[in-house]
Amino acid sequence: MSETVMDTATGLRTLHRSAGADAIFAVYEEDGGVIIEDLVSAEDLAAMNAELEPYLKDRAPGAQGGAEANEEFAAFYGAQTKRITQLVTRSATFREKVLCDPLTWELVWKVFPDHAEAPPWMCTAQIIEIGPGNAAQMLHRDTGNYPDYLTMGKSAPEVMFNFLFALTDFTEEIGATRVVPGSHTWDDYSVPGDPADSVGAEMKAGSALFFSGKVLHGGGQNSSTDRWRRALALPFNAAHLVPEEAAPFLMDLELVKTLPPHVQAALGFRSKGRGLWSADWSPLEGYLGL
Ligand SMILES: O=C(O)CCC(=O)C(=O)O
Ligand SMILES: [Fe+2]
Repeated sequence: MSETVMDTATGLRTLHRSAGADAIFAVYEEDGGVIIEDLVSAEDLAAMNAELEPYLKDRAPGAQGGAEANEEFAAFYGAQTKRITQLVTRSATFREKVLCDPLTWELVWKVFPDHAEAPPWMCTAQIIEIGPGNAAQMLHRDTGNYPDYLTMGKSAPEVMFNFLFALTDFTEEIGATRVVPGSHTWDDYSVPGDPADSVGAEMKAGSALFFSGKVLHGGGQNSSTDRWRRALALPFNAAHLVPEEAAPFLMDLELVKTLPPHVQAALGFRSKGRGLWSADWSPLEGYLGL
C-alpha cells in the first residue's frame, strides 16, 4: 500500500495508516476529516464483528429506554438504526487492540497537545448500524454536545473529535457518513449544512474516518433493501467536559485494571488534572488501587 495522499473523487482524502500521525493530522487540520486506511487489521475486524454480533442481533432499531420520547433525539438516533455501547466490556478486541492502538493515541495527543495532565475522556464507544430504509441523519457538528463551544465557532478550542471505523464496507448506497469538507473553517456556524455540499466517506471495512468535532457530517441514507452499514464511533472529548457514556458506572474495575494508564484515564478511572475528578482531594487512581 502506497503512503501517498490520494484525492478521491469525493474531496475527502485517504491515507494509509503507515503514512504516520504527522501526515494524517495535517490533512485532518486542513479538511476537517481524513480517511485512515487499514486502521484496524482484517483479523481484528473479524474478531470484533463476531464479538459484537450477539448484542446487535438482540437490539431493536430506534431510540429506546425513554429516549424515543424526544422526537428530535429519535430522528438523530435513526428509526432503523441500531446503537450499542459498553464496548469496553463487550469486545475484548476493541478493548485490547482498537482502544490501545498507539497510532490512535498519537493522534489524540496531536489534537490535545497540552492535555497530558488532564487526559481526555473516551466520549463513548458506539456501534452505529444503519439499517435498510433509514433516512439520512441531519448534518451536524459533534461539538453540539457542548453548545458554548459551538457558539464560539471556528475560533473555539477543539474539544471533541471522532474516529469512525467502518466495520462493513462503506458505500453511499448503504449510508456512508456524509461530510462537508472544510466546514470546520466556516465563518458562520449558524449556516445550516446543505446535503448537496456533502460527500460520502466511502471506505473499506477496517478503515476509519478521523474527523473534527467542528466539521459538518451525518449518517447517510441507507437506500438498500437488505444491507446494514456498521460503524464503530470512538470520539474523545476534553477532560473538563462530560462524556456521552457514563463509563465509570458501567465497567468493571478489575477489567479496567488490565488496561494501560492512559486508557484508564480516558475511561474516568484516574483524576483529570489538579483536583478534578478526585477522591478525598487526592488522585482517584490511588483510591481505586490502580
Ligand atoms: O453513523 C454515522 O455515519 C454518523 C453518526 C453521527 O454522526 C452521530 O450519531 O453523531
Ligand atoms: Fe455526529
